[in-house]
Amino acid sequence: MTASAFFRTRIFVFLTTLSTLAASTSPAADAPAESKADRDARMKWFADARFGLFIHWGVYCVPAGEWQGKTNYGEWFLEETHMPVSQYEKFAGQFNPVKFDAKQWVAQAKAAGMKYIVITSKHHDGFGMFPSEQTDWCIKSTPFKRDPLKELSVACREAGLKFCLYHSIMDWHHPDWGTRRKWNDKASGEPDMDRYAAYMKAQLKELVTNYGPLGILWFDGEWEKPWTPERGEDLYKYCRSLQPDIIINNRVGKGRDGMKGMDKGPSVGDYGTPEQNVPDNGFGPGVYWESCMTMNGHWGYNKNDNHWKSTKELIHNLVVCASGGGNYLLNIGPTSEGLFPDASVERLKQMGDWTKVNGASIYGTTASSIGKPKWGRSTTKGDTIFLHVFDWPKDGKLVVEKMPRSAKRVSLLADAEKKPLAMKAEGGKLILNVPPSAPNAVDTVIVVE
Ligand code: JFZ
Repeated sequence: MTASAFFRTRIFVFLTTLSTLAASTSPAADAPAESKADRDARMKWFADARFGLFIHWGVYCVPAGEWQGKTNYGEWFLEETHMPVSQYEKFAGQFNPVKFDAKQWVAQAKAAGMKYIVITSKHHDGFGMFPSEQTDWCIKSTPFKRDPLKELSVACREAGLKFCLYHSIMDWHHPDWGTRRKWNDKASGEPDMDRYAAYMKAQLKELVTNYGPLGILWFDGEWEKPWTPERGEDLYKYCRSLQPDIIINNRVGKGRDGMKGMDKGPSVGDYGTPEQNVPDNGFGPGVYWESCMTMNGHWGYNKNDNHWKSTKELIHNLVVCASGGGNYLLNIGPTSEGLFPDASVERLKQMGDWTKVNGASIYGTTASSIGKPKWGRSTTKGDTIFLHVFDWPKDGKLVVEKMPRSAKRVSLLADAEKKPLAMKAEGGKLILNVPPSAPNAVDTVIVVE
């Protein structure tokens, strides 16, 4: 190879690397012009928050996952049962969540250590959890004469949590959604996606106007054919025009790599959305992402699903997200009475017991250069490194292999007196003398200053 050919190849590789980097990190070249500093400023609260509550609530919680002997349904009830839309609509008449208490929900999320709430304003069944002027297929057609989104948005504001909305792009109820289902017996004529996009925009305008400012618009259901990159770009720009500092997930566009959730190529959206998995090492600095996950096996309420994750697993997931520079969006599917399931309440409470003591190692932190130690994970903020010890050393010696700087003081985060732990530096390693048994069985956090 000649020298010039060599350099041409190198430049080619360099450019390709750059473009893959851009691809996996968004923003797309076609996003509204915004400097990196402005973008980071807009994303700041999100990156600091690290922990949010997802709520899937809609009329599918009336059948509660059960129909004609089958018990595995959730928010996909309409699609999976092929129930005629006219019959499904009757669930709205039975939706009367009189026990719903927005303040209590928000207080429970806040006590768990969550900093934002993302609730379904509309899922794929098209039903609006708010009184919309665009359609009767919404909370207006229920006996529940209240506005749950209004009550929640007010309660969030009062409690200092960001209020955010999940809004499905795919719509199995609207006659204009391009891939109309055979069991949609309420629709006639040809679907018209331009009309559908206008409908969606009108609803989003209602949402931003009546419940805003919103933290996030969390789109979903973008994968079907009628949704195109152009429509995604247009919707992204429209939402930013309604509220310039709003954050929009990458499911507004067509770039997502399935459940892995990050963009395959340049596409609109501010952050990646891994689903039901926590990426092991994050995606490097400057890449925003959030893993969403169920507490059991369903997003929407399913009365028969008892496959609850343990609190330990949930806390580890939160820590692994934070240690990779991402957020954890943990889901609850409330009942048709308006209550969080008991098992969810219990887990929120237990997570709160941990975050109350150890929150400093989560909020506002980023991935640390220690990477992924054998015994757990680590996060960092300023000059402090937090060691998250999942597996406590049996010999009372915790070895930090890749200590970036010398340590001034080491103590347990749970120890208000910050009693220093004995330590020894040895060729780039830091060896700590720790108590014989783990002070916290789930994750003991050690602070290295
Ligand atoms: C979607 C929704 O369909 C689901 O109901 C829930 O709201 C969840 C948070 O998001 O689930 C998906 C989306 C995409 C894939 C799988 C499930 N996918 O690309 O494989």
